[in-house]
Amino acid sequence: MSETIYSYCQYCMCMCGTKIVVDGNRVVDIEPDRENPFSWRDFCRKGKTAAQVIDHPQRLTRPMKRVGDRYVEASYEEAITDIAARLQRIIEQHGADAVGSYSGNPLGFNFAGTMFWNGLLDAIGTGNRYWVGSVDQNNTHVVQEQMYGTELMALIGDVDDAKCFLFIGMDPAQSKFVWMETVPDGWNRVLEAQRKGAELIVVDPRRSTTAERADTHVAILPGQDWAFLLGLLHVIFSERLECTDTAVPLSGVAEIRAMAMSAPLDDLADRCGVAVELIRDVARRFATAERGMCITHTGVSHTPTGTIAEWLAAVLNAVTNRLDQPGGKRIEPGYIDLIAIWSKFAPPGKHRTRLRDQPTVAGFHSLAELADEITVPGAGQIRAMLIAAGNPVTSGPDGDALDQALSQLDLLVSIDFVQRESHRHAHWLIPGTHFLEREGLHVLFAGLVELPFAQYARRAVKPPDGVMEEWQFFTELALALNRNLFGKPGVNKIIRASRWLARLSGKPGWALNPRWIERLLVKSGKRLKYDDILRHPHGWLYGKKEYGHLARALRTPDKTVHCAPPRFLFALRRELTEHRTRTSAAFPMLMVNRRVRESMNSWLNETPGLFEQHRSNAVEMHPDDAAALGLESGQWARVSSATGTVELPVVIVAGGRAGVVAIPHGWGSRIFDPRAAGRTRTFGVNRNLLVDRRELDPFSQIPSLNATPVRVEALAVRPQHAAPATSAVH
Ligand SMILES: Nc1nc2c(c(=O)[nH]1)N[C@H]1C(S)=C(S)[C@@H](COP(=O)(O)OP(=O)(O)OC[C@H]3O[C@@H](n4cnc5c(=O)[nH]c(N)nc54)[C@H](O)[C@@H]3O)O[C@H]1N2
Ligand SMILES: Nc1nc2c(c(=O)[nH]1)N[C@H]1C(S)=C(S)[C@@H](COP(=O)(O)OP(=O)(O)OC[C@H]3O[C@@H](n4cnc5c(=O)[nH]c(N)nc54)[C@H](O)[C@@H]3O)O[C@H]1N2
Ligand code: SF4
Ligand SMILES: [Mo]
Repeated sequence: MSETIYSYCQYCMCMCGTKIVVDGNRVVDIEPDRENPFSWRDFCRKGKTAAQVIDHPQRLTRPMKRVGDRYVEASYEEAITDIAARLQRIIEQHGADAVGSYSGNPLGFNFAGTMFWNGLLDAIGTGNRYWVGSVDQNNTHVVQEQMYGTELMALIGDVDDAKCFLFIGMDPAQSKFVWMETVPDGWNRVLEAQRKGAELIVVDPRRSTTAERADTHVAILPGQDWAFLLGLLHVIFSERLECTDTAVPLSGVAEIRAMAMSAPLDDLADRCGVAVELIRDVARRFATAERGMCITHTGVSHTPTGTIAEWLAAVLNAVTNRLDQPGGKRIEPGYIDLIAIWSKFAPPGKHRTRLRDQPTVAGFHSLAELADEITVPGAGQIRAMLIAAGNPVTSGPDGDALDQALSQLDLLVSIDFVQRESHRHAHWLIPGTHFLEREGLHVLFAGLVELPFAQYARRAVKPPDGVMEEWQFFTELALALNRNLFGKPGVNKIIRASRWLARLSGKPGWALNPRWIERLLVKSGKRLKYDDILRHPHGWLYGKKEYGHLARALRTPDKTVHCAPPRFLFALRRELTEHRTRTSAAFPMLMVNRRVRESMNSWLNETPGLFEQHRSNAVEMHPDDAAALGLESGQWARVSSATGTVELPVVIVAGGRAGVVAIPHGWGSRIFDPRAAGRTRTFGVNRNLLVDRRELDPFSQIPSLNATPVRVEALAVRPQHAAPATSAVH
């Protein structure tokens, strides 16, 4: 008998409301839930085909233990006992920091998983925590901390009322309107606003799908957004276009004004490769628009100056009075005090990395440092790694170096539903669960969504027999280690006592579980009742859009937005005095990234029906560059950097900047079949092998996944080893 379940897709921050038809323990159909009052219109093929991942042919359904070159199935009991014993030995001999960890993007969508992961790491007591933010949005955390006094001040675009959109390094036509914010159906609403007269200005080195719809496309030199933004500020301050009576109190404006005015506009124009007149024009249009917003995304964050550029974009919004104004950027207070809770979950970490002496950002270290922390001998060297819902070898820089490093570990445990590139040296493969198999309330997203909205995610099907949810595995491991979960004395006793009570009473909910924490957090917010949220299966719009919360939310001591943090001013001054050219005779072009609608970082490429691989995993080139090399679309090219080489087909795309090539990330990750040793499937090549892990934005510690200097050469014939159009099976 079939049943209909209402929930939402948890692949990306769009969180599209879904209507899931289930028969027995099988998902029969997934459709957008049109009764969801907030978030279903972005629904895409990834959400539609989500159940195919549950039935993945290489899905792990039991823990698998490495024995020589093979894997054998094992019970959870054996896995947990063995992993705990090995971790214990490593901790006793080398200290807690010898256990490293990496958590990937999907763990962030799993509130219970995230909570208990941190609980396990606190139990172990390691400071060697690495996460995906260091190849994603760390620059925003640094800027928010410096300007607003908290690492989490998620400012959300108020798209319907905007009259001018300045989009820098983002492609919502493919990736949707998501990053540290969720604006449902955001891209279509931008287009709707444009139809009603709003201007869309897109800054992107390549002709993205978003740029195609722009009123003005600024094909900037990759990595130089800071110079463009400083140029805009130069014009705005010179022509007195700034607002002197902003809704949110500002400080440091005089300093940034002086800095912007002192930078010659023609020099800035030269640095970013944008004509002085175009900078002037954009500055005037943005500053004089009745309402507007500037938004920056990964195209900016993944460059060596990503933090400086993010800061200047935030200053641009601040001095043109776009903060907390209709059509600008506002905060959504949500139903919990996200800022207070964030500072509890991710307290300013005191831990520093052993080799480069780097602090944490938002509580975690940079993935770029991980390989060396594993391979370089000495006290504090990482000897064991736990990887949860992540594929850092493919998603991070210089994957070959990390792959080598992972092969040297005494213990590597992955928690994932398949074995991918990053897990190939794993001693233990622990099955992960799919979001369709879990339930819960993601309280931390309460302040990242555009409107006051809450939805409890419902389980559609049960995980394969016996497979533990991530939080359960993390709890069991802490118990087996005999170390208190969350590092809090007495917690393990409470867990055991609650389980005993649950058994005695026949009420499984009495055993400690994530719902306890969700309830407590909702209660702490004093705005909603947990049970009322449960009573809204399609999701609950519990209030209206409001303005006026930002000034109160500021955590700076003087309650102003700091426009000129000294660290940033210093770095900007240095940037202005140095003339760094990223290209050279050996590597004369710059590589940037792109995404496509059907992808999800490195892990949905193999879902049948999602991908037309040949076109997607290609190098996009400007017609002039292709002509100079005698290349035509469909021919093969070799792309090299100082770090690596990849070979892939060419696609010629007009309209972008000459000298720039674009290759999507997330390809080239093998899928292994631990039940059939040696059998792997490959999809395309990994362009991140070209990225140097040593060149980091000094503030965010994000590597230069964009603006990577490369050389392109034509290949006379398609390489022998090249993957066929769909996939390669070895
Ligand atoms: N060049 C370049 N590189 C980039 C980017 C870029 O724009 N350019 N983008 C960066 C960004 S923004 C991100 S977020 C990162 C992503 O980096 P990562 O998060 O490290 O990698 P993903 O590709 O998302 O891999 C996620 C893994 O989690 C597994 N998984 C999925 N769902 C679940 C689950 O529910 N439970 C468990 N246990 N496992 C699960 C998948 O099978 C997969 O192996 O990549 C970054 N890398
Ligand atoms: N379909 C799909 N959707 C996704 C994802 C996915 O993998 N697939 N990932 C999700 C995740 S984890 C994230 S973080 C978001 C990311 O969301 P976005 O940041 O919007 O991601 P992209 O589509 O990669 O857009 C980045 C743009 O920056 C441009 N760019 C590159 N270098 C520069 C530069 O130096 N300056 C400027 N101005 N632009 C530059 C690129 O050409 C590209 O068009 O998307 C989310 N949505
Ligand atoms: S992957 Fe697609 S369906 Fe799922 S939340 Fe994102 S946009 Fe919505
Ligand atoms: Mo991301």
